Amino acid sequence: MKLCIASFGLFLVQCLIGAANADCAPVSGSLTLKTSQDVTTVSKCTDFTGNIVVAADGPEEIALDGIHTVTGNIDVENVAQLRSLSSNSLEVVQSLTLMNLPKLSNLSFPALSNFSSLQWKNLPSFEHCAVAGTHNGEIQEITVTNTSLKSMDWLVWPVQLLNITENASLETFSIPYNSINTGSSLTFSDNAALANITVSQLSGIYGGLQVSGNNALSKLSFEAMETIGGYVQLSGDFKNVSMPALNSINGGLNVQSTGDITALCINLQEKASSHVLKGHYDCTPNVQKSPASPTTMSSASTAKPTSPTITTIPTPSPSPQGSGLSIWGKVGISVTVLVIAFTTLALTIFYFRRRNHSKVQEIQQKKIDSIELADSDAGAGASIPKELESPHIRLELAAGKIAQELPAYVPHELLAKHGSSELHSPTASFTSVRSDVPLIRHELPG
Ligand SMILES: *[C@@H]1O[C@H](CO)[C@@H](O)[C@H](O)[C@H]1NC(C)=O
Ligand SMILES: *[C@@H]1O[C@H](CO)[C@@H](O)[C@H](O)[C@H]1NC(C)=O
Ligand SMILES: *[C@@H]1O[C@H](CO)[C@@H](O)[C@H](O)[C@H]1NC(C)=O
Ligand SMILES: *[C@@H]1O[C@H](CO)[C@@H](O)[C@H](O)[C@H]1NC(C)=O
Ligand SMILES: *[C@@H]1O[C@H](CO)[C@@H](O)[C@H](O)[C@H]1NC(C)=O
Ligand SMILES: *[C@@H]1O[C@H](CO)[C@@H](O)[C@H](O)[C@H]1NC(C)=O
Ligand SMILES: CC(=O)N[C@H]1CO[C@H](CO)[C@@H](O)[C@@H]1O
Repeated sequence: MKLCIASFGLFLVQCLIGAANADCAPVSGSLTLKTSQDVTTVSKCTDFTGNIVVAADGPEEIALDGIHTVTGNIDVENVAQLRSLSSNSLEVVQSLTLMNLPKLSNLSFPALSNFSSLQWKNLPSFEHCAVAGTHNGEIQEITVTNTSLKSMDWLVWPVQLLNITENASLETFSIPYNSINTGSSLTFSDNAALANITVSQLSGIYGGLQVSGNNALSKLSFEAMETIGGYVQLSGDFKNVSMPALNSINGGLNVQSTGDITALCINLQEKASSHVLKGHYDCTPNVQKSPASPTTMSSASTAKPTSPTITTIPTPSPSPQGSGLSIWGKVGISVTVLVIAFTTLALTIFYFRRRNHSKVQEIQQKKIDSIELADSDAGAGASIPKELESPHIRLELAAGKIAQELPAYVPHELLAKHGSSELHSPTASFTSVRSDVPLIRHELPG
């Protein structure tokens, strides 16, 4: 260091290189790249111990050629000018996070084969990507949201959590794999152009598969799928979903479509009634589109259930996971809700009658004799004195009107739950009980 301070020229260069070597394991645990020079310097490290982040005003291009291992994460967020990020040598990194990079279009990591997570979000210019096609061990998470990626052929498997959401340019995706393992979960949602997800190799799903809101996706052919040991939720505008080999459901299967998938529902029903298929499933064709939130399962279940074409085919055996109650459980809940609703209604009517009655008594104390007629007989209203028109009495009538709405509202809600086919409908029923009861209580004047 003394030499460093005392000398210039060549010595200074050597000193910088020395400093660069020291930077291969920054004390703070993290190195921030601000300039191209920082990039060149860090690239001299074969192994970097720590995390690498990029400053918001960082360079347009970052080529980390030379680094083989980053023990921590590479985290690039909100870098306005960054266009290209690459490394021809990087093999190992914990996670590679790319977020809010409006200009990033080129990502190239052809040697990267050991990582646990990729989280890429809000990369509107990001169309092409190269990541090594092989991987040692299971990847924990890959999330790709709001990018312009056209293809994900580079994706390496297996992945525990895969989440492909809001990528308007993605047209096809293939799951090159015969099993989705326990603890794994794959999500494909709101990819506007995604017209083809190839699932034909899947024979067993022991984790989760969720496909929703991909408006161009009209067909899913689970040619080889025999077993669902986890949870499969499919919703969208499907015209043909086929599962010809399915014979066992230990978790849950929920399929609903705004299109006509009656053929699937009937096929499942036939297999269930001939005991070829065991387990719990819900299948709903021709769900009406709900513009409010078409992708959520709960909104689909509250979508107007009055359509006569909805077919609910729950199998009578209870679900082992408690994922959904059996049909009898649902009936039980429905009956409970009915009883609660009518009890509440009766109490409400009783309450208002009592209350009106006591009000009448109060008014009678003020020596107005004809008011009781008004309470029991609307026809007598003509002869009612002014006092009836006081705001106080009108408030009473308004409250009574709410009580009248109850019979129309509650059974309607019940029909929605009863007639729908939704994995979470028992929960939804409880929710509706909870939200109904406070509503009624709220109307009761304290
Ligand atoms: C992407 O970056 C790599 C490495 O820097 C380069 O070889 C390639 O030509 C770039 N591709 C595009 C489309 O810019
Ligand atoms: C997609 O990313 C861009 C760029 O960050 C952002 O402006 C836009 O709001 C994002 N879109 C969504 C739907 O999140
Ligand atoms: C991946 O990299 C980590 C960190 O260097 C290492 O401990 C692990 O053994 C590597 N895994 C494989 C399968 O090479
Ligand atoms: C998938 O990613 C989107 C956007 O980042 C997020 O909103 C959603 O919760 C994620 N879904 C799962 C199942 O992780
Ligand atoms: C979907 O993709 C697979 C594999 O790329 C292909 O074989 C199949 O023909 C495609 N289907 C449609 C309907 O485009
Ligand atoms: C649905 O797709 C399956 C498998 O691709 C096919 O065998 C069947 O004929 C299709 N059904 C209809 C109604 O298009
Ligand atoms: C960058 C890009 O195209 N983002 C789109 C990803 O997909 C969602 C929905 O499909 C769009 O809203 C984004 O604009």
